[in-house]
Amino acid sequence: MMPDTQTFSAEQYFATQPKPACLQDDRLMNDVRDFIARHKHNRRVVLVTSGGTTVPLELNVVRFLDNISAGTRGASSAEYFLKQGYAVIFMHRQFSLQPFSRNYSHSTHPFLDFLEIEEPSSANQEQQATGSQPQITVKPSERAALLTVLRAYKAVQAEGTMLILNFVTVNEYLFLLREVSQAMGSLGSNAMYYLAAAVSDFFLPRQRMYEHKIQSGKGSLLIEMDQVPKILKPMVADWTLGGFIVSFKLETDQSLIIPKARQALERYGHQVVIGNDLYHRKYRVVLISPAKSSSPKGTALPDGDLPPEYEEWWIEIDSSPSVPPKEIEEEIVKELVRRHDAWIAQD
Ligand code: PAZ
Repeated sequence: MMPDTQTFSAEQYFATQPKPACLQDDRLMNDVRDFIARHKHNRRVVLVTSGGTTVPLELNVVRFLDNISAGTRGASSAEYFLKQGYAVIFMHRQFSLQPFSRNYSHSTHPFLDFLEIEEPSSANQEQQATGSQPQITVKPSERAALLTVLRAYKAVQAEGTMLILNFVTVNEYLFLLREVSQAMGSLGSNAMYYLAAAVSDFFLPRQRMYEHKIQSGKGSLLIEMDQVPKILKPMVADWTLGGFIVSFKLETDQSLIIPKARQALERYGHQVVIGNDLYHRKYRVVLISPAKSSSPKGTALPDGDLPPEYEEWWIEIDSSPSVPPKEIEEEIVKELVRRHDAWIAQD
C-alpha cells in the first residue's frame, strides 16, 4: 500500500527519502570540507544556489516537472561575489548557466560563432614548407570582452576560489543543501547563504512514485504531490550557526511579493528575502529585511508575537541595452556585502 499524502517536516523528509548517489560516499563532502578549511581564515565563503529543481514522476525517470529558472541570477551573482573577494560554493542545476561560461551561452551567444579559421596562405612559401596547420582565432569584435572574462576565470581557477556542485532533482537539492550548510556552520557569521535556486514546492515521495514509465491509454493522469518541507526553518535554527541567509521569492502576482517575503522572515527569522516578479526579475528586485532593531540574530519569533517592522530596499536598473551591459546582480551583491559586513561587525 502506498502511504497517503502528508506534510513532511524536514526531519521526516530526510528520514524517509533516499540519500542521493552523490552523497553515498564521502568524496564530495570531503571536497566541500577541504574547500571550506582552505578559505576559512582568508576570506568569507558564500553558498550560491542556482537553477531549477526537477520532480521526477517515475523511478526509471522519463518524465519530470521542471520550472523556468535558467540559472542566470545565480551564475552572475557568483561572479560578483568572487569579484568582492568571497570564496564561492556554486551549487547549481546540472547544465544550467555557470559563472564565466554563461557569457557564451549556446543559445544567446554561441561560442562557435565568434571563432574564425585562418587557413595557411598558399602564397606563403614558409608556411607551406613547415606544413602549417589552420589557426583558430577570435573575431576582433569579441576579443576585449573575452579577454576580460577569461582573465577573471583563470584567476579564480588559479586561486581555487570556486567549488562547483550539481543537483538535478529536488531531492538531491535538499540533501545537498543540508550537508553543505552544516559543513559551513563552522564559519559562523563569515558565511553567507544566497538561495537563488527555484526549488519546487511539491514533490512525489519515493514510496508513491511509479516504477516504470507511466503508460497512456487509461485517460487522464492524476498525480497528487506532497509539499516540500520548509527547509529554511532548520537551516536558520540548526545548521548555519549565525550565518547570513538570503532567500529569494519569485511571484507572478506582484501584490504577493511583499506579504510573502514578510511572512517568510517572520516564520524563519533569517536576514533578507529578495522579492522579484517573473517578467521584471532582470531589472527590478526588492530586498526585504527586519527593521534594524527588530530581529535578534538567528531567531524566529515565538508563535503569537506581533510581527516586527520590515524595511524595503528597491534596486532597479534601466532595462534598455547598454554598453557595457549593466546587470542587476552587481547591485544586489554590493548591497548584500555591505549588510554582511554589518552582520559580522555586530557578532
Ligand atoms: O535563474 P533565473 O535567473 O532565470 O531566475 C532567477 C529566479 C527567478 C529563479 C530567482 O531570482 C528566484 O526568485 N529564486 C527563488 C524562486 C522561488 O522559489 O520563489
